[in-house]
Amino acid sequence: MKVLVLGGDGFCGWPTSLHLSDLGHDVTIVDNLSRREIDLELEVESLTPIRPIGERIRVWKELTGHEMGFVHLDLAEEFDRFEALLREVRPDAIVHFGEQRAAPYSMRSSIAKRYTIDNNVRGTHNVLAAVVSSGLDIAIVHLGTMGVYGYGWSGTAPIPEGYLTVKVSTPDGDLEREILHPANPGSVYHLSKTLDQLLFAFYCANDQLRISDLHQGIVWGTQTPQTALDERLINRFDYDGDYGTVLNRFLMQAAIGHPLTVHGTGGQTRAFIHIRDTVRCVQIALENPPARGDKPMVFNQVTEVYRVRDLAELLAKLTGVKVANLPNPRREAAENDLNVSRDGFLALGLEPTYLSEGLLEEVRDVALRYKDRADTTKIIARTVWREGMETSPDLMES
Ligand code: NAD
Ligand code: USQ
Repeated sequence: MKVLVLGGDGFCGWPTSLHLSDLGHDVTIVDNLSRREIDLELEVESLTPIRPIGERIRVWKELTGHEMGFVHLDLAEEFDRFEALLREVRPDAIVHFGEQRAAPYSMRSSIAKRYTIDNNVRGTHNVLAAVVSSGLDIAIVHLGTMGVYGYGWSGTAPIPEGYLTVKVSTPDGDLEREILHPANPGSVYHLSKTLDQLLFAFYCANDQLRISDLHQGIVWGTQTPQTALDERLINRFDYDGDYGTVLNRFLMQAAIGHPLTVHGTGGQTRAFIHIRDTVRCVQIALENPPARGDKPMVFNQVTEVYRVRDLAELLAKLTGVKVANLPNPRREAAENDLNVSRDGFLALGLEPTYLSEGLLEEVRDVALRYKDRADTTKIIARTVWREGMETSPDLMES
């Protein structure tokens, strides 16, 4: 299969590109390298030393013989070039990872809020409009987020995979309707993903595009069998207050002896998935596309659910590092339960990777190997959801 991987230089996109290439698919990465530029803006780097994209692709070919293409292109700004690329490559499928994906970054300033909406919504819309105008039948797999549902909206009932059946009372009796699960985003980033959902519903209904939207939980881990082949293929590892996600941050903090940065009581319950399962889920979605005329096919791309404080306590017990309860810089429920339906991928053969001591150790080993690259002044999350909210001072001398 010919596959374009949009955002294929990123944390999820790079290992997915290698996984698909390893399976024999003809992969072309499309990326504007904006994530690397944001590192420069934030004055922080991936904990792991990621190589330039050209070197990554060259090394992959040297080691495996598999060729991958790379096109430096901005999805939000370069519609004509993207449409021309579709006509030239004629892909069977597109995997769309190419968005600004950090909730804290999206709340930094009005500039970052506008950038996140402009980049994500325009980029996604350009992809859809270009597929239509190319006249090609290209299946689209998009990486969405569990955060579109929000936390606590449907009480303890399991969050369904995308759609909810509701009863509407009318003078002629009750009508049953299937609707998109109400959106309840917790940040401008999550808001951009809820807008993406509406674009997908429209383009499926109007143009019969074939779209799968993967509502992914928080990804943890860093290496896949392919990225672990050679240090020059290593995946990125974000640990800073804006881009680092909670479990990887805790693993990095435990590795360097930094107190674990629990926001508030740590009563937030979230959905998780290991990066190895991310790449398999994308493969499964590519192999099982919806038919023309179907509504967007939604999968909850989640394998486990954990409360933040339970993760912190587990790591504290394993490593002896202290837990710090910090003022929460976000506006979010202090405590929530989470029950998520995740039957779709299981029915299609996903064998979940569960959090185990072995895997936690593997990530901690990666963090330990590169701990001298860490800038400890970047660990505390300083972006606040509303002006005046409190954050913590640094907890460790650099
Ligand atoms: P990332 O920032 O590491 O990668 C995104 C890539 O997209 C980067 O390489 C960036 O340069 C590129 N990009 C961004 N805007 C672009 C544009 N306009 N044109 C071309 N390229 C562009 O993020 P990630 O962690 O790999 O996440 C990938 C996708 O998965 C995102 O859409 C994100 O919302 C989703 N997701 C991620 C997680 C997670 O925990 N990392 C969880 C759930 C969903
Ligand atoms: N948290 C802490 N301490 C930290 C970091 C985070 O307690 O040091 C808490 C946060 O306050 C939040 C929870 O952990 O309650 C999750 O935060 P996160 O940064 O790990 O995840 P989030 O901001 O939701 O975003 C990440 C990815 C995003 C993806 C989302 C999936 O960056 O791209 O869409 O996970 S989900 O959470 O399911 O919406």
